[in-house]
Amino acid sequence: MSNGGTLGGVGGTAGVATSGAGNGGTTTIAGTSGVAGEGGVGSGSGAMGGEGGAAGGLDECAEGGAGGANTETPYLCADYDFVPTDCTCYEYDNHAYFFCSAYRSFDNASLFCGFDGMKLARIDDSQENGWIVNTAAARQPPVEYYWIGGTSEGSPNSWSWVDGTPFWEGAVDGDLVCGRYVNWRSTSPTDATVTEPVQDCLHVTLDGWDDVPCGEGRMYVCEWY
Ligand SMILES: [Ca+2]
Repeated sequence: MSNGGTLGGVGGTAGVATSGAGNGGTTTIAGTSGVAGEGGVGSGSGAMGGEGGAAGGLDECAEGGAGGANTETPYLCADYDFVPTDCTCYEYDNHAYFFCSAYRSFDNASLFCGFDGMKLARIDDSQENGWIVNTAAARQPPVEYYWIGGTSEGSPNSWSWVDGTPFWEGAVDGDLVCGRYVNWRSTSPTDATVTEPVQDCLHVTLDGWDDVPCGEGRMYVCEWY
């Protein structure tokens, strides 16, 4: 493993979760920006999304196009020896999702996804969004809302996926980050600087995405990525 490779690994982990999803040349770039990325995520002060773009914008956009950084052998439902009793495993685009019926806060749902090597789902395009909505709607009992892995917790009006990938900057009249996919309802997201209680977590509904308080209980969708 060369120095470049090692640095690249550090950058990928701390910064933008970029690991091999881009093309081969990305390794050097990731290594170079590793330090900057480390600061962004490590801060926990919420600068992860928008501010990170200044240092690692190119990396983030390059990585985002591939839609996920997990390059290990894809996990299919058959790869899971154990599925929590409140969850059902489904496959889409050659990897597994758990749709889980226990009502949990956003943070607890995220934790439970992690127990199975998953994260709250990251929706990268309209096809995936449609599949998730349709799958949720077909479950019994039918439920309107599921957590997915978008949050602006700690970084008001800067929205990122739980893997650290930013996708939206601003309130309802905000902007895409790196051209990533969103499916906000017409009135979402609310402006975190004026809305109380703060609505920092993302749930998917039949008519689009909505931001709601993270402590509310929701069913949730985990995804392997
Ligand atoms: Ca996804």
